[in-house]
Amino acid sequence: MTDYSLYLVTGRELLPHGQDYFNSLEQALQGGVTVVQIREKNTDTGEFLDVALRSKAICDRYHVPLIVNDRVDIALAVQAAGVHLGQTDMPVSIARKLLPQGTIIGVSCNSLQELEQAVIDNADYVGIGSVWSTTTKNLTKPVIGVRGVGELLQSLDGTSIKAVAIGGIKSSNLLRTLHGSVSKTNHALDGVAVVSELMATTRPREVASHLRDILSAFRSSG
Ligand code: TZP
Ligand code: MG
Repeated sequence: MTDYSLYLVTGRELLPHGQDYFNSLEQALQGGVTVVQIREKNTDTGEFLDVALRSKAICDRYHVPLIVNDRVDIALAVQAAGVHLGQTDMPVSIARKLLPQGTIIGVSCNSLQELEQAVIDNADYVGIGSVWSTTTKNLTKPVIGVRGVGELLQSLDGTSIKAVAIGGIKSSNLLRTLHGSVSKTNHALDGVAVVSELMATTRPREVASHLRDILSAFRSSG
């Protein structure tokens, strides 16, 4: 069973000047990141493959699954644990046919309709966002807000699909994000995904560990 609690989505362009990506990744893992998605938006295939291979080797040492954003071919090439698909990427059903059995498939969702489709497609998890506003991604769809996330989570009642929220999640709003997004039927997030909070820092280990502490506090309070 995959632990989605603290889901790091990489963003090498956000690293502070002089900060090494692989060192940041390793520190974030030491701090308690439970799943890593490698996300490369402006990288050619050769470099993406190289970064993915090296990231996979690091994640393997921490027994943390590596998920590849967008690219089923790169997920296959590096024997990644999974792939993360956006609404305009390869359909889940086709990715499922291409990837080995048991590969994790996640989908980005912003609306009830997208969520219902992800359930029909038998995705393993959904990334719901953006929950807050963010400058990390050029948002083309409305910001959902925590109450909106709660309403969307309710539609997953009775399904086994996992859900993480993404977008603007920081140490400073994590507890509010977790509490505020619990649905009326008590459906809570399985985890939270962060980019800049763990990438745009010289202390990813400490930040990850702090985020884990907040997640634990939330879980022991409910
Ligand atoms: N998808 C929705 S928002 C987002 C992605 C990839 C970016 C989130 O980045 P940050 O820095 O955690 O706000
Ligand atoms: Mg995509």
